[in-house]
Amino acid sequence: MPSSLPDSSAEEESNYFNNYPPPKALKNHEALTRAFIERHVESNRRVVLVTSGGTTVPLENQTVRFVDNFSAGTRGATSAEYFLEAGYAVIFLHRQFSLLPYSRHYSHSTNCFLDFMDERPSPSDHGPIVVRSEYQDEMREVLRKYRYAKQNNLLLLLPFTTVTEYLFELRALANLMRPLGANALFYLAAAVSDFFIPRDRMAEHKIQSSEVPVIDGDVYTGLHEDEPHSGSKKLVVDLDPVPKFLHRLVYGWAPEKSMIVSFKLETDPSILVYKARTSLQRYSHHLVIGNLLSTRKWEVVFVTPDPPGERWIRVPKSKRSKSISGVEDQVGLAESKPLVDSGDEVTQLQLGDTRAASGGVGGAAQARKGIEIESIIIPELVKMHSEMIEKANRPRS
Ligand code: 9Z3
Repeated sequence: MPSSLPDSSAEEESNYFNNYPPPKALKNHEALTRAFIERHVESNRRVVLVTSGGTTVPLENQTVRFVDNFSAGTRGATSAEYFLEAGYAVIFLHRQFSLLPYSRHYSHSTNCFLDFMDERPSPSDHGPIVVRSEYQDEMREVLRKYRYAKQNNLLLLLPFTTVTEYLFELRALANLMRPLGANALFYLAAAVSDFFIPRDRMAEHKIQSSEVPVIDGDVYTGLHEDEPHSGSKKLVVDLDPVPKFLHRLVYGWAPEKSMIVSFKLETDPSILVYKARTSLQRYSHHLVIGNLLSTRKWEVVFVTPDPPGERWIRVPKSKRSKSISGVEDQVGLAESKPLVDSGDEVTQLQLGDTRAASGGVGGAAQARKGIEIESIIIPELVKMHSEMIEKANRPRS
């Protein structure tokens, strides 16, 4: 690993960040994070920064419209629960209104909390609202875990919306995590936009359709000035690549000896492993977890610098939830040496020693629903992180 970065990368960083005002919430988030980290440094607890959900790309400075992506934040919210279960404190940097640890079991339209409730009959017509009997056990377990995390200050929820807000937050949080040293873990599961409109080319006001007289040429956004207006009713959006800051995180922002895990998402099985490996080589961090959009709830690949370098983690067929949308036929397609998805034997990790076998969060109900792949991913990561911490603490001979 090089010990420092080329000047161009620091220059790119200042060019980007100097162009934007910091997010309004940043100061408050920094204060909360500082206190959170101080507390956990004192007790020598490991802290993971989990990033989660999509990022928006505004089309106007006073934003009415934006480009978004599919991520609901399931991976991040679920992983955060398993990290808490493994004894970590969690900073949960998430897209506002995406899924949250614990409440994810009862939120959004698929799991509307109202469906879990009932009204107890009463002569007064004002009977108490209760949790339906069939959900009592599951909800008690989730509630207890949620309250434990809250009461012990183990979970810090920090929201962002745009890609720029995300990057400001990531930089600030990573710097604040420095006192944690090897006890810090970065788990970058957010689906960060690759494209955006730089501020100096963004329309200030709501983009108008051409029925409204154009006053100052702001009908198009992101368009380079030398490109001609078509005069049609089309909206032409011209996006630039978002600067890649993973190398800044690895060599500048993050604590020395911390562990950094990024995700790589693809839709084409034939390039997933290649792209994950390329990302690992480019940024020299510790692990890239590759996943396909269509199979991400059943399989991921761990790509590491050391042999074997490519390790697949799969939920056995018999333990896959029936309610998950995805394309089961595509399981196995991205593996460099293809396999037949014939059932339980494809799981290359022992499930027995993880909480997954007993159902993880949600216990019996979770077992009924199938195993969450994060219940296999997180214990594996914890093992890798433990090895790194042990190595970092080993006296030099
Ligand atoms: C992931 O690959 C996540 O696993 C998902 C989770 C976004 C697929 P859901 O929210 O989905 O549970 O529905 N995250 C990272 C994707 C990403 O943007 N990676 C960048 C890239 O591929 C690198 S940081 O270039």
